[in-house]
Amino acid sequence: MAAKLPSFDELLSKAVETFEEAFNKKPELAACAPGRVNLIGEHIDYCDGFVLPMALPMLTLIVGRRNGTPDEVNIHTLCDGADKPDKIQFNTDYLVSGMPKWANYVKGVLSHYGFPIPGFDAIIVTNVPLGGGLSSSAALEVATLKFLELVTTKKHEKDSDKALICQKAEHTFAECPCGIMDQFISVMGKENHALLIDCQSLIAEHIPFNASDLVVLICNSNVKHNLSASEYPTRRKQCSDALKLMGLSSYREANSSHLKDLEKASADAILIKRARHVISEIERTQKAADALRNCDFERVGKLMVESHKSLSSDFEVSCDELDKLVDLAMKCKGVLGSRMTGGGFGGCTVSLVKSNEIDNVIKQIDAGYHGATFYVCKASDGARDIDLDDAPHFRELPYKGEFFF
Ligand code: GAF
Repeated sequence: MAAKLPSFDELLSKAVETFEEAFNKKPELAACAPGRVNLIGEHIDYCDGFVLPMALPMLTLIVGRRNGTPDEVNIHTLCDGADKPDKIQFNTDYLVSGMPKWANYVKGVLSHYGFPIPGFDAIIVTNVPLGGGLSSSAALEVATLKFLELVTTKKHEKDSDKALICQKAEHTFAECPCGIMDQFISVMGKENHALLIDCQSLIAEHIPFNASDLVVLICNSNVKHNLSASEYPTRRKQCSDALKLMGLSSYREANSSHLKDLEKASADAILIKRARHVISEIERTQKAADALRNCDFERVGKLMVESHKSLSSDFEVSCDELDKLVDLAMKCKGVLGSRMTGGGFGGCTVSLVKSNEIDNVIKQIDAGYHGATFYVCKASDGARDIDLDDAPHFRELPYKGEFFF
């Protein structure tokens, strides 16, 4: 199935229109933040590793205005593609998690923002596929943070602080012990660049990623196995248990001889496999970043395939559907590499594909896997303000073509 998502202009118009209907006023403030796809470096952001994601052209967008109250917040969202908005009202001096679940990401960011927040009204819209492993949660958190910068006129200067606030929101209000990758790339994404994030130092480097003859193909398996929520914390614990057994304080000190020691000590086979994935994936990601710097895309592709094997057999976060999508992709002419991306147990694969073969590749995968959705993307910008008064600027912000089928 070829995905047809609303364009930026459609999204913004819908948000403005819905705001005017709901609040009988024009919105004055607007901000947006993107989803992401991770090229390589999976399940190692919480192990002091390196990750190499890029921001997507799919965005979550918030429009609104201060409402003159000291603390009352009214938010409506059309996030589920519903015709009628889902609505919440709460006060900034009483922020607790609950239902609906989407509101927890927003409340969490408000709670950890660190500056006084006056009352406001807002509409949230998105074209990031929800629950598809493309980081719709981080897009919502980071869009909220960008919107709060406008509402409060106070901002945190460092990008890493912004990402950390959003991560804390997810830990405390959504009870997901995620790493830092998704929030970081949503804040810092840059058009035509991937972002190498050192998750130990939180130093990041934009690496040019703009070959005219290559595209990034995302295939959404459209399955999400229930395991994902419970297995994520389990993987984190297994990684930290293995680290302790190796007598180390960080995976950055670990190498293959530490693995051998684990084997010699007859450690639990599962812990050995988890450690092997983390240690090898940290190395692969650094090699992939080097290859990207040298525009050696064939090499990047090979490392992506190795990453998938390791995630499937050692880290055990893939599933039949993702393995099948990767196998199908790797059989197609013009595919340099393919792997699962994100947390796993469903969601998406990411493939590097020669532009001139993209139609055939989509056709072949579609023929072999029933019910996938395809997105063809280039690396895009991170979170930003939207100037609602500046009409030409408003029109210049669309997805820059080559985006969806
Ligand atoms: C999810 C998490 F939110 C990230 O922090 C990361 O761990 C990823 O899974 C796996 O690489 O997206």
